[in-house]
Amino acid sequence: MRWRFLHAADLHLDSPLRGLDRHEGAPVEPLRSATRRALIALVDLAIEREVQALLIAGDLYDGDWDDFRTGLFFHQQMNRLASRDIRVFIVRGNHDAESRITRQLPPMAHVHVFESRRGGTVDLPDSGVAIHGRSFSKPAVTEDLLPGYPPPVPGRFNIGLLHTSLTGNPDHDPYAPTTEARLIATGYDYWALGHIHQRQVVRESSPCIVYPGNLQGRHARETGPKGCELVEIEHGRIVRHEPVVLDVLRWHRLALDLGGIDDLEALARRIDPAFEALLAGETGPGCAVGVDAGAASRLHCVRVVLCGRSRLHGAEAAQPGLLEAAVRAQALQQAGRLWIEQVRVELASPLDRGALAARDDALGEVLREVDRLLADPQALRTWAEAALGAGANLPAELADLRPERLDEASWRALLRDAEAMVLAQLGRDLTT
Ligand SMILES: [Mn+2]
Repeated sequence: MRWRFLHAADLHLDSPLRGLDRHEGAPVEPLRSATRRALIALVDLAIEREVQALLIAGDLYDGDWDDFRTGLFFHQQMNRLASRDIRVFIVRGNHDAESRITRQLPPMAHVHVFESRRGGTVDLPDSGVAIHGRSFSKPAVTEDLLPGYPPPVPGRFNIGLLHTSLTGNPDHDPYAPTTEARLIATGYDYWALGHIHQRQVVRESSPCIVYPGNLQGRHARETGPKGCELVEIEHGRIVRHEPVVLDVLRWHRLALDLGGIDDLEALARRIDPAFEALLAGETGPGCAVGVDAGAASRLHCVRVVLCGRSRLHGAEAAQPGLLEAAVRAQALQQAGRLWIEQVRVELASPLDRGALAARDDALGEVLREVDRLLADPQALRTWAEAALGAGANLPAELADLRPERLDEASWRALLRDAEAMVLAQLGRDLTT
């Protein structure tokens, strides 16, 4: 007998995407509605593939609902599954722990939310499947939840739902930490994990342990395809499991080396094919893609990093904002399929700085002074305070830029920017 299920996690429904709307030309509505549209795509997929169950391994919600609309939207989507006899199994994670979600709606008959006090089991004898899970009671669960999980039901395909960081993932807080060895020791057949937003097959079989990643990337650091796992069981064994891409909006980091690119025309010729490749789905290695239904309509949000040694370094110093505008201008040609979230300029001057610093003129003197300040943090601070005035009276929204609040790295970055401007002006006629 065939039994299919979808394993999703970390939907962060109605996640607020803070701060994005202040970016130039941000597609505010597509950004705001992304997590909802990804959930619609997930339900569409469940219906299309005629799965028997949808599993959600925590962080369905991003936090307490602002109002009841978030919960009602979820109910609306789950009711589409009820009419197809698709059951839903949920554990709560750190973001939607019991203590965090204060608003409630009546339970739905076909949606099972595992409790937090102890591990629970839903046995489906007709399907030959048993599903186990345990929710987070509070956001910071620092103990291993596994000891509270029931033993596997004999003769069933046993699935465990757990929101966990496992152990030793430095990018994530240690929530409900446990180890692969302990997951194996439970004797379950499939571990449906959540919490890590990047898809990861922790173990291929006996048991199969999977993080599907989040359903929809939420900011520029959550790059690449996002979706859920489609798993198919036959006679108590996994015959197939694969990622299905469901994101409606995709984040990218595009690093462009501008070595040898010396003017805006060459820059455009460098950018265009990179954008084309990105839109064609060639997002680089490490992007596991199974099935992708929404490729044609997807909006791509890109953080562009310009690096390498280029004469454009001087042009940018002379006219700050030039390169960002140039990148945005090229993106506009992609007819709304591509939005530039940010342009980071990390270019280096093509000039031979060492030779320039040795010169017996004003330019050489400036560079030597920069070197002296870079080598001596105290001297740098004294100089900066003298130049800018300590405690400059900035408005509240710029408080972070007050000289006394800037750290050493910020001072160095400012000094390098200043040097770039001087080089752009004084070094205009110099060649490499
Ligand atoms: Mn989480």
